Amino acid sequence: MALMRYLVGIVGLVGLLWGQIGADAKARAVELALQASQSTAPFDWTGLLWKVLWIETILIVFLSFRFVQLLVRYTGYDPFASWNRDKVNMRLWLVIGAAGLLLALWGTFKYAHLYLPESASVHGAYIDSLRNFILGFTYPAFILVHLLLFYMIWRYYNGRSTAAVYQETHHGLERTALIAISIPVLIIAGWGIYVWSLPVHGQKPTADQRTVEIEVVAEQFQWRVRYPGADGKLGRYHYTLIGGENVLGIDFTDPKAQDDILPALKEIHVPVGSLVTVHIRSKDVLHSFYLPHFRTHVYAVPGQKNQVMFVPKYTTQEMRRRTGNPEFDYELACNQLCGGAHYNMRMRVVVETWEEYQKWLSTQKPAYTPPAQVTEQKTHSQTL
Ligand SMILES: [Cu+2]
Repeated sequence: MALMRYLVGIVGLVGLLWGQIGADAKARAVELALQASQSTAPFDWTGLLWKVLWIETILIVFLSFRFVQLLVRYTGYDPFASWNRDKVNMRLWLVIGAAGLLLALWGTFKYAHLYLPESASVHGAYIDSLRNFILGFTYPAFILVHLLLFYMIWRYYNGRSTAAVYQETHHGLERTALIAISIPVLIIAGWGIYVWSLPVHGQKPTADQRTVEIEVVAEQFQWRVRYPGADGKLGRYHYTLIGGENVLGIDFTDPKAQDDILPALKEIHVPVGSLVTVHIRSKDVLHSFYLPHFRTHVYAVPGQKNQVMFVPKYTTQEMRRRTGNPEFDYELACNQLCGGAHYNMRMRVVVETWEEYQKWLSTQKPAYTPPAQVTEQKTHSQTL
């Protein structure tokens, strides 16, 4: 029975090793396919060797433990009989715990360059300050609680205190703790309700501010964007109208819908400084409309109308200067694993001046073909 478990363990670990190698090879193949136009990079043998070494190390440690266990069980000889196991455990805890804490602290700074750049939307700055406020509490707490944990392990091993002491309810202490904890929690909750309402419904246009309404519809695996025409209003739609060329189910009997624009391009354009309201829906499964640079995120739910609003602060050009990255682009990502080609649901977001936006919009194709033209096209194709 023990041998069986032993074998299962080995088979499992070998499986893990092969799984890892397989996943690496697959990722590498995808990468190579993407770089097909460029010269092919040589296979990373050193990287693979390191991974094999890692897994072998884990395997050796695991098998050593098992070896000692079996040795004790079948021969009665325990090579570690003289060890004080509690002491070893206490020390291991301190070393591994401290290493973990240091690793976490080091990672915070090591990967700081991967944080999002400054918020590119007006409300995003409030979200960032709320986040920093919460981190200001939780980060020191994270460190303190761990230091306390290590101290307790060391202290109780050394027998400073052997049993817990029963204490009568201490009203004063409890009241103080309650108040001390409620104040930051209330601040975070109140501030949070205000801040999180901003991208949903909490922003009104200022007197001289332009407003733009667009519709973004998710489907496996792309986003379709509809812009209002000259009237600035999006027309009605109904899901039963979806079919053929009418991919969004737009109701063209509605005059407001007849000038709507449906660009074929995989890009979203929005004007800087305007209050942009995005109406979001989904044609199939749950997707998620995520604009990380604008701190904007909402689910695209089938059968439900969602909306989100934001004011873009910087044009793409300005953001390129601010981030010092001439290739910077705002990005729309689907933030919900929605199926096999989920990664495809990535779109460039272009923020430009009002004039550039209008100029771009005027070059885009309207969604609606007037009935007269439809008949004309039909007769034309019939005569051919
Ligand atoms: Cu999706």
